[in-house]
Amino acid sequence: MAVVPAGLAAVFLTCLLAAPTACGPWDTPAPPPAGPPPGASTCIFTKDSVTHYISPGQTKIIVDSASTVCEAYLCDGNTGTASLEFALSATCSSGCVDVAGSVTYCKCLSNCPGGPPAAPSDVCATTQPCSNGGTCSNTGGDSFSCACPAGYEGDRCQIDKCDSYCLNGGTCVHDSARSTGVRCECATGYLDEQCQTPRCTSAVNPCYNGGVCVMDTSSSVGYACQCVPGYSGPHCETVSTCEASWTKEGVYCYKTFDMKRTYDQAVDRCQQEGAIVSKSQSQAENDYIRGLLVDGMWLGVRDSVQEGSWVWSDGSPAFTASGDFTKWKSGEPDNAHGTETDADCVSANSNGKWMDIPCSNKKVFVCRKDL
Ligand SMILES: [Ca+2]
Ligand SMILES: [Ca+2]
Repeated sequence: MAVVPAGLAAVFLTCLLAAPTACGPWDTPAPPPAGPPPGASTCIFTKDSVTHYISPGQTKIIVDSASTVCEAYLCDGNTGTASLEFALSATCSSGCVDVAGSVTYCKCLSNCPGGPPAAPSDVCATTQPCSNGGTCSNTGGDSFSCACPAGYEGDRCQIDKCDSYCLNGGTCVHDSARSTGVRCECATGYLDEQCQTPRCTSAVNPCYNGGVCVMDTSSSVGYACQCVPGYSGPHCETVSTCEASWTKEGVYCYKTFDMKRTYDQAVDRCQQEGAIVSKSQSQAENDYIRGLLVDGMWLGVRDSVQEGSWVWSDGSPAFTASGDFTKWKSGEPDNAHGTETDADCVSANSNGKWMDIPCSNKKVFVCRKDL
């Protein structure tokens, strides 16, 4: 680099102290004058076949078309031919602007008010624009890019992916080993990448044997299985069995009592077993319980509260729907039994047909309870 002469240095100093708009030829990209200003002593020089005029004490900086180096021409007060005072550092060429594609001036940059422009400030160092530990790279001028750590995104790494990644109460954790940069620790009962899948709706039903999965936050696994009759266990994996002396048929356990008792006594006895006097709710069940005993037997149903309103032994209404199973003997129920009246209980005879008879009669019976 050439040495800056004292006269020109004074010009730069003036520029340094003045607002950028006062920097004269540095920041005045006006077309060059066509000829010497009238009445003024003028220096003249020619560069790249263009004639330039400058007043005494002024400097013109242009770019050499071949070298792209900004060159400064100073009129030292003596009219005549201006000579090249010095060539600025090549770094100053970044401050040169082209006007109308023909004449080039050196623009006085705000941060380079009189000499070669200072190197651009490092925006990464001065503003530290990258958040959350992002690595800043200066990409020229005030431009930068941020390389974000795992789980952060956005042009400044300002977005924490964890803020919205995990669903249904899942806990988000930054994890550089994953392509997403984050992973979810799901709340119980939820599955998949973002905990978006309730366990009960996942492809694999956790409940066996037709059990129905229901979400249950009180469970350690977040769900519970509602088993169909005949199955038990946390996942309905266990086939239910009847206790000793009880026999399994379908989804019920049955136990026979071959001593004859009144209906109320039969009810009490079954209650002692945690059971009810057996209902008969299908032809198959009617056949089954009828086959357990020989004599006429009680069925668990009565109309003693209101005549004609039959109630099962578990308290539920009986025969209310048109399709409900019944096996009445012809002429029954008639609220009578021979000469007896007030027949409010039901006996199944040896062929399985039903009759209403007084509850004070004594019959054998079968108790029934769920598996
Ligand atoms: Ca009756
Ligand atoms: Ca009857």
